[in-house]
Amino acid sequence: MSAPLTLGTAGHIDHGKTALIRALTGVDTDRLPQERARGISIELGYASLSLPSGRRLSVVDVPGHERFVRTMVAGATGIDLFLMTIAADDGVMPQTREHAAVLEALRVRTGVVAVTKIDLADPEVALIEASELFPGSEAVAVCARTGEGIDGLRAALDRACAAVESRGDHGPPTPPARLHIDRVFTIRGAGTVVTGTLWAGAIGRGDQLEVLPQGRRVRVRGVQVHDQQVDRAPAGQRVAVNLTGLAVAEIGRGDVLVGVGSEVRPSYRVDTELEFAANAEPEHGSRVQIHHGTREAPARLAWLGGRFWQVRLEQPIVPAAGDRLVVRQIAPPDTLGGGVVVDPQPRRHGPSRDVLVALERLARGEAPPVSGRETGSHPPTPTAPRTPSEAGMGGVQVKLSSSAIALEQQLRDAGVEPPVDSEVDDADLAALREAGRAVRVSKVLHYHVDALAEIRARLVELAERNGGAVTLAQLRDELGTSRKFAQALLEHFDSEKVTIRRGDEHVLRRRLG
Ligand SMILES: Nc1nc2c(ncn2[C@@H]2O[C@H](COP(=O)(O)OP(=O)(O)O)[C@@H](O)[C@H]2O)c(=O)[nH]1
Ligand SMILES: [Mg+2]
Repeated sequence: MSAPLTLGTAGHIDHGKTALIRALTGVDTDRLPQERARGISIELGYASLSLPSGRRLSVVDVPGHERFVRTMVAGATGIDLFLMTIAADDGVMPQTREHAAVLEALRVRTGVVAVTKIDLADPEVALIEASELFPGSEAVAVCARTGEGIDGLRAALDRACAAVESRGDHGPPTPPARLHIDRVFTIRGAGTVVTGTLWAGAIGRGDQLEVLPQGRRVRVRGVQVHDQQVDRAPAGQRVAVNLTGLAVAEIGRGDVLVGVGSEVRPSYRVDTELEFAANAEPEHGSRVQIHHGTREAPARLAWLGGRFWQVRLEQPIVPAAGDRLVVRQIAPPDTLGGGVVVDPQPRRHGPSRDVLVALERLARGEAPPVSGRETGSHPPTPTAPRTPSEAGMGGVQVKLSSSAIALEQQLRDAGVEPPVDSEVDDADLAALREAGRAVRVSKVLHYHVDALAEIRARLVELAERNGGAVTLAQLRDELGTSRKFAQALLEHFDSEKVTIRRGDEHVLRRRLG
C-alpha cells in the first residue's frame, strides 16, 4: 500500500471546493448547521478520497471566505498536495491568489487545479489563468453538478501524488510523533478526542505523549484513521487520537502532541529565513501575525541580515528546525510571505556578521539543528574573540577572562531581563563595561550592549507611534518587563539624551527639534 498523503483544498469562496469534494468522496464537509444554512464553509472539513490507483488520501476542505484565511492556513499546514478550484464563470479572484501565496509560503507546490462550474461558463479563460498562476500543475475542467471531468480529475490527482513524498516515508528510526491539533471534542464513554494531520512519526494505542505548550503527559487510549480503529497510524494523514488524563477544556486547536523524548519545545523566539512577495517586505520591528502549525500569534520581526529575521512572538509556538511559517499582515489582513525555521530556540540577538554566518550555516544544514533550551545548546556562537572595534563600538581592546565571556553570554541571552545580580559590581562586569559589551543602566542593572540597542529602537518606535512620547507603563508593556526595569531604562535613556522627562511622559528629543 502506498504511504499516506493529505490533500488540502484551496480557492476563492463559492468556487466549488466543497461541492467538488462531495462529488469526489460523497462526503459533505459543510457539517455545521450554520454552514448548511448559509451555504458557506466556516470550519475545516474532512473526508477520505480513494483514487483509481487504490491510493487513499486524507482530504482537508478549507473555507474560502477572506475572513477565514487563518482557518485555511491552519488546514493547509501539514498537507502534501493541493486541489485548487477556479470557477469558470468567475476566474482568478483575491483568495485564489492569497491561497496560492499561503501554499507557496508552506512550500506545498504539488497539486491539481480544477476549473469548476463548466456547466455555467466556457472554461477557456479560467484554464489559461490557471496555467499562469500554477505553471507546474495540471488543470482539469470539471462540473460537480453533472460529474463531467471528475474521473479525469481523479486520474490527475493520482499523477500528482506520484510526485510527492509522504511524511510517513523515512528510514528507521521513526522520528518522535508530532501532531498539530485542529479539533478537540468528546465522545460519550471515550472522553477527549483530538484530530490533526500527523506531521511526523507515528501514534499508536498505549503511547505516552506530551501536550505542548502545556507540558502535560497523556496516554493514547485509541487511534482512528478515517473512522477506522487502527493500532498505529504513520505520519502523512489525518489522525484522531483518544486521550486519557486530559479534559476537553484543557486542550485546544493550536496545541501540539509530541512523542515523549521529542526535543520540540514551546518558543517565544525563532530565527527564520523569510521570503516576501514583491513590495511586501516588512520593516525591521514590524508587528505581524505568524502562523505555524495550527497556531497563530502576533510577533515583531527583527531583521538579522540577508533573508534572516528573528521572530519575537507574543504567545509561544511549538517549532522545529525546518518547519514552515506563514507571515500575514495584521491590518488589513493579507499574506505577506513565509519561510522556514532555522533555529527554533535562539537567544535574543540583533544583526551581526557572526549571527549571519551562523544562520547561513544552519540554513545549509551544516551545523546540527539546535535541540532546545533544556540542553542549553545554542546556534554556533562565534568562537573567535570579537574586538570591540569589530563589533562597531570602537574603543580599547580588553582581553576578557573565560568567565567574563560566560557572563556576557548570560547578559546577551537575557535580553530585556538581565538575571545578573549586578549589585555586586565584580571584576567581570567591569571588564565587560570596559570592552564596550555591557552597559550599566542603574546601580544594580547591566545590559548587554546589543540588547540595549534593541530596547532603544523599540522605545523610539513606540514613541513614534505614540505622538513622540512614552510613559513608564507603556514601555513596561511593550517590553513585557517589570516596572522596576522599565523605570531604570527610561532614566538611562533620559540621561543618554534620547528622551527628556515631561511629567509622566518621556518625550523623544529628536521630535523636539
Ligand atoms: N452550476 C454549478 N454549480 C456549482 C458547481 N459546483 C458548485 N456549485 C455551486 O456553487 C456554490 C458554491 O459551492 P461550494 O462548493 O460551497 O463552494 P466553496 O465555497 O468553494 O466550498 C454552491 O451553491 C454549489 O452548489 C458546478 O459545478 N456547477
Ligand atoms: Mg466550502
